[in-house]
Amino acid sequence: MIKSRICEILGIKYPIFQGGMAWVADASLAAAVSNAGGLGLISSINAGTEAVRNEIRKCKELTDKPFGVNIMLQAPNAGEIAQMVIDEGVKILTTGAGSPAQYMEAWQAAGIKVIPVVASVALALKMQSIGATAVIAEGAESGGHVGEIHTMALLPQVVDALDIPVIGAGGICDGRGAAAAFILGADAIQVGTRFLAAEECTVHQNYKDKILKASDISTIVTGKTLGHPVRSLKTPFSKNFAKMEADPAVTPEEILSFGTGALRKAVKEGDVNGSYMAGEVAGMVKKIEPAKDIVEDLILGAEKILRNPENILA
Ligand code: TUI
Repeated sequence: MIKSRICEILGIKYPIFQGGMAWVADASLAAAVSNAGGLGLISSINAGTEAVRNEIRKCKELTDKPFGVNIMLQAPNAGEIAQMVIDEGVKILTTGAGSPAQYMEAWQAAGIKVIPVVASVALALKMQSIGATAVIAEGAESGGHVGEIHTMALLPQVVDALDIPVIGAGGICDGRGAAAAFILGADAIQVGTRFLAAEECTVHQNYKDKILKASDISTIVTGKTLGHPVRSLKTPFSKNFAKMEADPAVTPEEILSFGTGALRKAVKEGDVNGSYMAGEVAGMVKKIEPAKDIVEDLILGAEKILRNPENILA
């Protein structure tokens, strides 16, 4: 068994989080991951605050294991969601795309464990100083909104700077990647892209098909000119987005309006003009399988490698 402080702190069996993927991470996926012994997460990016509340209630019916909610701090309803999770008795939160400082006092008073995603050492230190239970160091290999530094460099630097547990994320897709993260000092791993291919993941079949067809060079980062870089699959949509960004005649407002709603369109409708957010490891995802098999392949696969260094040493 991989030893991890995070399993004791959160009451989970395996040190693996499922990424709180916007529009994707619902009760079906979160409960499946939690039932498998990991930490399932529900995304706060859905069809409004009440839809997220419903997913939380559904998840409680589907599992008696711990699960959490991911709060995307740049969302217009972030404040409303911040209160709703307290009202619903959620006990674990991860946050992304900003600093959760303004909500920390209320969440801590409610006994909530807060685990922010960080993309730099400076933000990781700030999160530790305001009472975060742990941080998720997410490298730029990830899908969706990304920082600048990649996991191989970010994770050990965050581990060295902090006393609280660090979860490694970005570019982890199998036992090898998981073992590498533990070697770099992670207390746990977070995985997003591979769970897109979980049986219990409710994304449109077109989304799953695109992930299964992806190769190593299938993703692109757009949105840098807007100040929020996003990694997604190369599609006519993302290539047009990149072209608009490179064209001085196109305004940021026009680009923003082109992108609005694109993730929902991909996840819910499988629309060719949607945004198929995915990490660089999409090319490693080769089959649809139960979330339990994914959890066990990652953790037991890592254990096998870490237990037998003779596999690597001459
Ligand atoms: O948040 C994510 N990934 C996401 S959010 C998302 S929703 C979306 N929808 C449409 C367009 C764009 C996004 C899809 N994927 N990951 C966590 C994450 N947080 N990655 C990077 C960061 C981050 C970056 C800078 C966290 C904090 C930060 O600091 C800024 C500050 O305030 O200091």
